[in-house]
Amino acid sequence: MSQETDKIYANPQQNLADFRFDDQVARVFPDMIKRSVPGYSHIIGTIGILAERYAQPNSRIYDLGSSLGAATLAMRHRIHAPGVTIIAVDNSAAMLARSTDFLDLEESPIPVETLCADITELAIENCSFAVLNFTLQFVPLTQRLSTIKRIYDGLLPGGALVLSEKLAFADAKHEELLIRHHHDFKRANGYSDLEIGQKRQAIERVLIPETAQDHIQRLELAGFGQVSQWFQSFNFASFIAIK
Ligand code: GEK
Repeated sequence: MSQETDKIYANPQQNLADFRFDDQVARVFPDMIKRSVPGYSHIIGTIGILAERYAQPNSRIYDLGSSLGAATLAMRHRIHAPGVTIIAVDNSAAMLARSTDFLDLEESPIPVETLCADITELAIENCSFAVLNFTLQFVPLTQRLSTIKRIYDGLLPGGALVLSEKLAFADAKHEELLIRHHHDFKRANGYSDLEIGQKRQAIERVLIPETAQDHIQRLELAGFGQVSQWFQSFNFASFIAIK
């Protein structure tokens, strides 16, 4: 499938609107996320490996904020447990519509159900493995604990959640340093200073990062017995929490 280059912020925009997962973003999303999130491909591959370990027979796997289905595809390639269904959930109809183009490209014995829904209101049941790959950061702060609790309650014993997020840092100097390095990463991937600046402005009211400690504490508060951070590249991290 041909991949369009992200040029959304390449020209100066007079009235910069808040970032939205609309059709324009859906068209360029694979290019955008690879050039913007350090370690994205590594995290996607690792989610496949973890899904293989945690998938239990006759259970469900939830990809929450599935976008174009990259994590779903990685999991579908590796899961061997019988009777598993993957539920790919996103509240952007544009993203979900485009994800079916990717998911339908190949045949697989593992069924995928796509669902246009808000993960803060979703009923989660019989789940052995759940993925929040850079999605919780878009959920209002006041709804994050109840969302994580809902996932915890829907997980089977021994089930696991992978949570990947852009991080904030309590120390202002450290925060500034890692943002600078992240922008170097984006520049090295061909984004101009104008693109980096406009994207930052468009997304800052929509994507609210928290510290690693905030995430670990919330996961523990929700009930997870074992929580660990398994990945970090600049200000992007991923955690695994086991019930
Ligand atoms: C990947 N996981 O490629 N309910 C459902 N979906 C939501 C909600 C919500 N409340 N809020 C945001 N989204 C993907 C990448 S992108 C990350 C995830 C990024 C959806 C939103 O529509 C978008 O598709 C996704 O979460 C976030 O592994 O762009 O930084």
